[in-house]
Amino acid sequence: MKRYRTATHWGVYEVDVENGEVVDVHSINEDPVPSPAMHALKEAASHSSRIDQPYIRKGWLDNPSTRGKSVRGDDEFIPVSWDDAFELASGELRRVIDGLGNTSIFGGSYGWASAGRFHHAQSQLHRFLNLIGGCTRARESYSTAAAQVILPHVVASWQEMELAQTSWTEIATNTELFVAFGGVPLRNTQMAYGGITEHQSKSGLERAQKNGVEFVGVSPQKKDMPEFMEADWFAVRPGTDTALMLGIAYVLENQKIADYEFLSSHCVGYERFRDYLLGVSDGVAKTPGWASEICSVAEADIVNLAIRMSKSRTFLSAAWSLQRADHGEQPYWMIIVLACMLGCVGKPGGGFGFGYGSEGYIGSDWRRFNWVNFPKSFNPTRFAIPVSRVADALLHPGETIEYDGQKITYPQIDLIYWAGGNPFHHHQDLNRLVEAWRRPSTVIVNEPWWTPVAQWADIVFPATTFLERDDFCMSSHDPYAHVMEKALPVYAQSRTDHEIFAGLSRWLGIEEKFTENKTESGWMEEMWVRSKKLAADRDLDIPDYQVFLEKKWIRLPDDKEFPGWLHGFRKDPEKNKLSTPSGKIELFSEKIAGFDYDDCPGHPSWIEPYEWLGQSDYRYRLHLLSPQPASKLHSQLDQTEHLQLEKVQGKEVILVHPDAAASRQIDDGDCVRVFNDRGSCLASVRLEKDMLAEIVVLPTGSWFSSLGSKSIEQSGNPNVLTRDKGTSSLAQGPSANTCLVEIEKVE
Ligand SMILES: Nc1nc2c(c(=O)[nH]1)N[C@H]1C(S)=C(S)[C@@H](COP(=O)(O)OP(=O)(O)OC[C@H]3O[C@@H](n4cnc5c(=O)[nH]c(N)nc54)[C@H](O)[C@@H]3O)O[C@H]1N2
Ligand SMILES: Nc1nc2c(c(=O)[nH]1)N[C@H]1C(S)=C(S)[C@@H](COP(=O)(O)OP(=O)(O)OC[C@H]3O[C@@H](n4cnc5c(=O)[nH]c(N)nc54)[C@H](O)[C@@H]3O)O[C@H]1N2
Ligand SMILES: [Mo]
Repeated sequence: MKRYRTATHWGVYEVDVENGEVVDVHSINEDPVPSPAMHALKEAASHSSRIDQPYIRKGWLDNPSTRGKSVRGDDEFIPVSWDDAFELASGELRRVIDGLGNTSIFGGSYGWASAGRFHHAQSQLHRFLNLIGGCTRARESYSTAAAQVILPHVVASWQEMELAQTSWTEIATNTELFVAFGGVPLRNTQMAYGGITEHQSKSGLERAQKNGVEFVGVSPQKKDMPEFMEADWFAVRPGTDTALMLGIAYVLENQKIADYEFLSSHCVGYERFRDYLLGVSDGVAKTPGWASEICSVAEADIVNLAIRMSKSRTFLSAAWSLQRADHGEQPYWMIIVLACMLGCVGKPGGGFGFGYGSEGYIGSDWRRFNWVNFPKSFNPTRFAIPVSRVADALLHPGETIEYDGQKITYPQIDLIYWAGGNPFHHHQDLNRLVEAWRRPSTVIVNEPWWTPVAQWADIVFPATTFLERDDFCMSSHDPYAHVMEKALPVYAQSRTDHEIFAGLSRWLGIEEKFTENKTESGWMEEMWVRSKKLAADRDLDIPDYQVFLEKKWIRLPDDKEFPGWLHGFRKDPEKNKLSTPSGKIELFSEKIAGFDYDDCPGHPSWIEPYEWLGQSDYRYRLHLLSPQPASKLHSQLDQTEHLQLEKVQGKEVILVHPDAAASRQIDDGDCVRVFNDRGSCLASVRLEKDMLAEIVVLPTGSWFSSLGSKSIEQSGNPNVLTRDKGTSSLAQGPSANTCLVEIEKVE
């Protein structure tokens, strides 16, 4: 038996290997709260769902003129040799580039792939596509698209803010009141993109609690604040936080307890916002009574919370989920306005922050260091669409959409290449995606497993898993770097993503450009050496590559002091100007107002979502939340027995309030059909009293098992129900959390 180090997005582990199989998985001493998601690793590499060799879809092969597009996703696959697969795939790429141009290749390929830094599937794909003339790329992320576009107008770029945010240490030391919109659900903090070594969120909460910080959870689900925190719970209707925050802001303005000095010295546009708040500009005063009608939090509670906030060093946090909804830009803008009115911004332990229960590194005060990535070259087309507009683009070539003050015209996409993501997991309105996905002539996918995206491809390249190749794991938000050792023999005929693209490059005559005559280990060593130089510029000493390989991991020393987010700006707003047009926090944005978007005006506003519980005429009476799955990462390894055991009768569990269940004659453990006009799926009921009675909760992650609009999705994938619409003309982000459904018992 031999032990190897490996890393995932949910932690660093050692795996015991015997006869080419993983027999045990161990967490490492450095991790105080190892994620149970590690146990699926035992089955991962040898699972029967592995793809053993290249495949071509039969209908695609048999019908050169039509490509049998109408049966994509419901067809047989023919095993072929690597050379045949390379010839067919490179021929298609060449045909599309010569006939239609590079923007007709969609290479956005969103997704989490694996945690290794060299074998990062998208980086490999993007380098390859960039070197053959580029493609249509995707911009922003499903996680935080609305935030990424609105925040630079208001306060700072997402990149700047994400890693500089207020730490748990600062919060535990200075904060008096922590109000968490969307809570701090620890289940989500198991994950961090690119890997995490020390899970620190739980201890962050515990330290704050021990120091007497008071916590308030504002969320449709009480359990979004861990039970041990004994937080006050304000049950807010999904998608209505902006109204609630306006109600709080009204109290501060009405009682003249806002921090007017801060509003004038560090912000612009308060007067314009105040006109809206008081109803001067639109005739509707945003009183606590008005807010209560919308968000279902009692009027008196809103008033009390406002007073409590104004009397404390208050920190306001919002989960990323709030902005993954129709008009998702608004709660993020509004929470900043509220924090400015409270005047806590830039004071120790005060202000605002995002994602404290969204990923495990948020709130850490570890050293930030940008390791060198695999060089992707640049995309000669320079063309990208907002990430979640992919189905829209496939369905409507030639159509123009608004985006952040620009116009984007969708190209005629005829070829999709995906590596390291699962659109049949992440995209909304999957029945619409099915229709869109059948438009292009060719879909090429690299996957280790027969996941839905592999099943919906024409040319399938079998990729190795991270357990079958040498790699390393290091990310800008983790102070560690770890080797990821090749622990297992390569499965059947599979190849690394790098080898797959090197092979395709050979067929397209650019092999030397792609590989630069380096081996995989040669690339890794070069990335290390370049990182070492970068580090030296910052007075950081990183060991030589060979030393790292022998030692297997290193930890960068902590920064002497973690700089407080906006502390410098608070002290001297002239010297430390923000990167916004005014250099200050923009409560009203001339720039956004100038775009003249009805769905995103010049200051934060309550705008009714396209469907919500306050609608008088809604047909579906339950709001569906589709949060991240507790025991896995998205759809990854959903096929393993370890994760299938979490389900009931093979279906994902949906949380239903006892009152909602009773009025529909539904019991705990029943199988239900969840439906709306867009689609339907099956799920198993678990009764849950600690949530609003008018919501149901069905996490994402189940493998899409349906053939389109008329069939019932069998596994409990909520994205057959969600709507595929951009958050607004500004960000065009995904709006999965705005969704109404109905449920009925099925036998
Ligand atoms: N309704 C709803 N939908 C959502 C969300 C929501 O809150 N609600 N959340 C959204 C968010 S925030 C996100 S980030 C997305 C996540 O969506 P994705 O990131 O697309 O989901 P994953 O299941 O992680 O997909 C990763 C894929 O990469 C494959 N893979 C793993 N390793 C390798 C490798 O080495 N090589 C190759 N070629 N492939 C590999 C895996 O098998 C898997 O199929 O979902 C989004 N969708
Ligand atoms: N275990 C696990 N952890 C993960 C992931 C995973 O797949 N599995 N995925 C990772 C990824 S890619 C991302 S982007 C992050 C996502 O992090 P988030 O977007 O923060 O996560 P969600 O689970 O979608 O939502 C968190 C909570 O927000 C609440 N909520 C939803 N809508 C509203 C609303 O309108 N108002 C209020 N006040 N609350 C609301 C819900 O009750 C939900 O439980 O999670 C990461 N962490
Ligand atoms: Mo995400």
